[in-house]
Amino acid sequence: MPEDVVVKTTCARDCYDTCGIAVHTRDGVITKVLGDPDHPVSRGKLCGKCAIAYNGAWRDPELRLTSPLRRTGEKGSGTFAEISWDEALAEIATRLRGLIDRGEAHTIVHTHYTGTVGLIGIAFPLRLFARMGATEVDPDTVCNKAGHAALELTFGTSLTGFDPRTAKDSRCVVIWGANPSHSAPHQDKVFVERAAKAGAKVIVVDPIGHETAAAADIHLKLRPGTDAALAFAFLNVMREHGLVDHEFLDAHAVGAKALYEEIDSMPPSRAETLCGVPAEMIEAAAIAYATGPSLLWLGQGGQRQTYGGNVFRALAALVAFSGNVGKPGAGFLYLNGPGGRGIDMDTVTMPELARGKIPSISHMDLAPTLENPNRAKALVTWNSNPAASSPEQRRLRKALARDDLFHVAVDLFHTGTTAYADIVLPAANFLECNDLILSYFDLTLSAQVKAVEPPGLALPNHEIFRRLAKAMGYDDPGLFESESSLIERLLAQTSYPGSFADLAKAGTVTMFDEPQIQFPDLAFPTPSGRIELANDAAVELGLPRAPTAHADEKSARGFLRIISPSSAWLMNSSYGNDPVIRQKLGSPSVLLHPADATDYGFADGDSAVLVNETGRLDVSVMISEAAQPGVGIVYKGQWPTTTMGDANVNVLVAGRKSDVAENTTVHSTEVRLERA
Ligand SMILES: Nc1nc2c(c(=O)[nH]1)N[C@H]1C(S)=C(S)[C@@H](COP(=O)(O)OP(=O)(O)OC[C@H]3O[C@@H](n4cnc5c(=O)[nH]c(N)nc54)[C@H](O)[C@@H]3O)O[C@H]1N2
Ligand SMILES: Nc1nc2c(c(=O)[nH]1)N[C@H]1C(S)=C(S)[C@@H](COP(=O)(O)OP(=O)(O)OC[C@H]3O[C@@H](n4cnc5c(=O)[nH]c(N)nc54)[C@H](O)[C@@H]3O)O[C@H]1N2
Ligand code: SF4
Ligand SMILES: [Mo]
Repeated sequence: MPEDVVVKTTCARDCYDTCGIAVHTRDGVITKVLGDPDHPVSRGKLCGKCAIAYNGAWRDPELRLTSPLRRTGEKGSGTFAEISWDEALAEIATRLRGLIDRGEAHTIVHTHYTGTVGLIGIAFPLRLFARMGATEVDPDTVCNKAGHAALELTFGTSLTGFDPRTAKDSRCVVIWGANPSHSAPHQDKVFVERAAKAGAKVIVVDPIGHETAAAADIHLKLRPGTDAALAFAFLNVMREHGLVDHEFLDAHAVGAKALYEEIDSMPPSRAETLCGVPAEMIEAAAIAYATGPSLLWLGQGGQRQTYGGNVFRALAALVAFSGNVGKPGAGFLYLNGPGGRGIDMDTVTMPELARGKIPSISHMDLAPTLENPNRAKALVTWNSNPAASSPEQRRLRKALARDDLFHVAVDLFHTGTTAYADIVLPAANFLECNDLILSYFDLTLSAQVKAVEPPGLALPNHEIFRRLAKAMGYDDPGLFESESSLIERLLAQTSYPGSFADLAKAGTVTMFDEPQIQFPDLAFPTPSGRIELANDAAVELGLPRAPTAHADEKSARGFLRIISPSSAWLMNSSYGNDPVIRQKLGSPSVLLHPADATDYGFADGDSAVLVNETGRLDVSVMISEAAQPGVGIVYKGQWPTTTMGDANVNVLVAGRKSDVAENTTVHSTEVRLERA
């Protein structure tokens, strides 16, 4: 029997864990995809969803796209005929060139995000779109942009987080608006475990009782959208108990005084009424956090809200008032960006290829933009599946059906989005090409290593857009750089001394031997060099000068606030086509608190309808203590085309924008709960 060849690589999904993978191949065919035992976080295991999908849909030649396709039936019907790359690229080039030559480049709209997160796969194609002058749908507006904007206003950057290894020196870890048990299943063990072992108290602030919350020392199960009021109650407790670090605040922050009136107005007793959390629990949590040293993990949930920017500015104040940064065991983390490891993403995207400012719109405006033939004449969707993941699903899918919208979709699979495309291009997945991967949690560097050839005619993202650049007649050398050249140039920006081949042998390396201290010299990249708790820059963005203790109102009787967070079995909408995962997911459901079930007269398994002015979704009821009265949970990502009513939860989500950065307000969605 020939032996399997084992190739070490790295999971290229949009996930905090960045697991090491061991791909077993025989005669150029994958026999199994397992975890790499040498990886410091995943230690030989993949999460359940990837273990299934990478050995299921991702290896199923029947499900993968293997040839360029031209649409033969109606838009949305999913009927296509195979064509050659030359035919496909010539047709696309002619259509896009025509628009560019008529001065209408901005009517070419493109969506992209994190199908693959390899630095080249995710960003190299942006070079061609910049050169064309196409309109980018700003990807972060559907995910985390309000949080980025608020942290930039306050700290000057949102991309310098704590080094998770510093948890060994922490006395308290607060996980605010994240669900690691689903979104970071290994860090949920390794990072949280490391902290707890070192004696830290774990505090979770989240409207739902997920597994991480259930295992925490304190779970503040607040009402959604009331985080700023809760944060101000924390500050109130700090003042009452003499826990404000005045020395730190005076030396390293500006604008603190602008918060005092709001702080004094928010004793824990008032926050109890607004947030639905017992005052004693608020007090205990605030004292533990302020005493520190403490880590604050800022998840994405708190900012996908109407006042999400305000929430994040209020949370930033916790760091400043308690002085929890700049020392071992202290800090906050939203995302750790590439810069901290030396990498400049402009090297990959080459914005200098653009002939002017790159036009950009929010995902919140995608449906109205695509509806308008003057604003959108062509659409390229790549590395993303907006028909499943973007808001205003009903409107969006109607707009995607426009006959006069020339649509090119690049994916691994037929999806809800490719179904509307005129031309579909088959992409290679991350097991089929080389790249570099940076965790956005740990300060590591990982190799994405080609284990097998792509199926059929599929090509990596970067090769597809190199070929399209050529077909369009461009000659800028930057549009044709090879991935090996780019990988070497990116590696040279880091302190890693080896070559890509060395990195490939190791899989993942940690960039610093010792845990890094976040902002060690307490110099913040703001105009003042300090943490800016109140500033005119905020006013310029349409926010108040300082954050306020805002709390959203509780939903009225008859209405439910719907939270649609990460499912344990899906990666955004990815894996929604895997047969095993579909079986696990079953029909779409809403998790209702037992009190609501009794109140509205629903039993487990009953059919129900969620309705608002944006849309309606058929669901079955699951009664669960994880929910809270007035708040239902519908996990994101199930495929519209495989569920009842041809829709998923995004059919209920309006394109309403947050208070800053035109971000999604997905968790502010309200519906009426009705009988089917
Ligand atoms: N209701 C609700 N909606 C949400 C969210 C929520 O919390 N609630 N979360 C939002 C968030 S956080 C995000 S980031 C967005 C994500 O939204 P999207 O970025 O649209 O993510 P996916 O739906 O996973 O789509 C990624 C697609 O890329 C494809 N793909 C994978 N690898 C490759 C590759 O190498 N090349 C190409 N060309 N394609 C590839 C996959 O097959 C998949 O179809 O969804 C948002 N939508
Ligand atoms: N399994 C799995 N893992 C994923 C993904 C996935 O789809 N599936 N998606 C990936 C992506 S793109 C991203 S961006 C990350 C996101 O990872 P996380 O930052 O963990 O975000 P979510 O998983 O969406 O969980 C958000 C949490 O915020 C809570 N929340 C909602 N509203 C509020 C509020 O008003 N206040 C507070 N305090 N909390 C609130 C929700 O109840 C939920 O528990 O996960 C990544 N990992
Ligand atoms: S999605 Fe996350 S947890 Fe799952 S294998 Fe990939 S990196 Fe690991
Ligand atoms: Mo995301």
